[in-house]
Amino acid sequence: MDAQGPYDVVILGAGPAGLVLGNLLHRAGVDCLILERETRDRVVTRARAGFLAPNAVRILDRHGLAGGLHRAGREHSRCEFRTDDGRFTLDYATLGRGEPHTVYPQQELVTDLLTAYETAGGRVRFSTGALGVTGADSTRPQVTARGPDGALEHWWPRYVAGCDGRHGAARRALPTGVRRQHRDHGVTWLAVLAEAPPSLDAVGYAIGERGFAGHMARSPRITRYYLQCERGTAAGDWTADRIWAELSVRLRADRYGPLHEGPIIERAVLDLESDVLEPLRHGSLLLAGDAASLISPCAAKGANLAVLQAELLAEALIDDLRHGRPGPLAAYSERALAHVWRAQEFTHWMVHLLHGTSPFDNALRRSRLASLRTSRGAQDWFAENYVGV
Ligand code: RFL
Repeated sequence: MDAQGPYDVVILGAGPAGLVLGNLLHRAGVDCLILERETRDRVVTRARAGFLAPNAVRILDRHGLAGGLHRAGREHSRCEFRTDDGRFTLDYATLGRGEPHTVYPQQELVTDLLTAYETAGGRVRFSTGALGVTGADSTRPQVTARGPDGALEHWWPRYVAGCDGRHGAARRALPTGVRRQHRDHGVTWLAVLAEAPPSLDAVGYAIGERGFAGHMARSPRITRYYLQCERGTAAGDWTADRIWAELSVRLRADRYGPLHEGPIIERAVLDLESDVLEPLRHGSLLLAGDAASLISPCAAKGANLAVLQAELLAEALIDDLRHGRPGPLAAYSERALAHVWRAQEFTHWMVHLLHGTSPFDNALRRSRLASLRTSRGAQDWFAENYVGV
């Protein structure tokens, strides 16, 4: 077992937020330790996001963490809307700020970040789930965790960085009275990964009376699909045949060409929700990534926000711990929340573009789509927000 400190920073969670933070702190000579509840195998194979915004790529580049994504990631710059009024495509790299996404599966990014961290001598304990954080209002907070052998472990760092997602221990440790701004969008998706090549060379958004269907490339042989479904649906009720039949109808395969089908390798039900915790600092406990704010995956912002917040937090902690400048850490919450709310605002707009729950909503949606199809101003606004965090 590692010596139990005192570490400058204990980071909860080895997702994109925790690993970017760990890399930056470790390089700057800040003594840190990452505690991760899952096994290493689970962490490096968990498929989630795939679309990296140009700003996230620039951040990773700035710190020499983008080698893998430049080698294996692919530029992506088209999205196609399929509606009852026909289809149209936006080449968003020619609109707005003129920037594309990079498609690079999150598990590959996590693998790269973990390799870079460990190669540089960074410490991470897998199968070690934090149970609680106490004393956040002091300068020696305590993290209690259950280690791989089931024994309780305690850590007393100077700061705790809660990067352990929406169900982690950091959120549970927040004092009562913290503002949690929450929105249940009332929409449920079946998220599916198919071992099949992408069916179109664009992100596909199919909008219609049967509900939304989405298509997003992940790699030349893996594609993510989404199907809006009834709240309370069980993933197991969706057989592969039922999924492909429903996707074909909603994506209007009869008009625009058949889908490339293959085995369904993962299916999960997601209720679309958003929330933001304010502030993101509670004494010695700081939040970043999904632990700080949850965002529905409609506009692919979550992993990008996690990278951005991790850089902001790393710089602030380095200033505080290495240079004795506490100002940036005091400003961290406000700076990070400005980005969070901007991403939430656009994502909220996307939720309403893709789903309608009443005839009035549907009429608004149709009008929004018409603007997007015909107005260069609307297209530029869309492109800027779509690739931006
Ligand atoms: P993560 O990735 O959830 O990592 C948190 C880590 O903390 C660990 N953990 C604990 N460790 C110790 N003690 C505890 N008590 C712990 N509890 C949890 C977990 O095991 C995990 O390793 O959070 P992070 O780093 O904040 O990163 C956030 C992103 O993962 C998330 O926002 C994105 O995946 C969201 N998202 C997408 N984001 C994008 O930017 N682009 C996309 O294309 C995109 N597609 C998606 C998505 C999320 C999806 N799901 C599953 C909700 C597609 C889907 C289907």
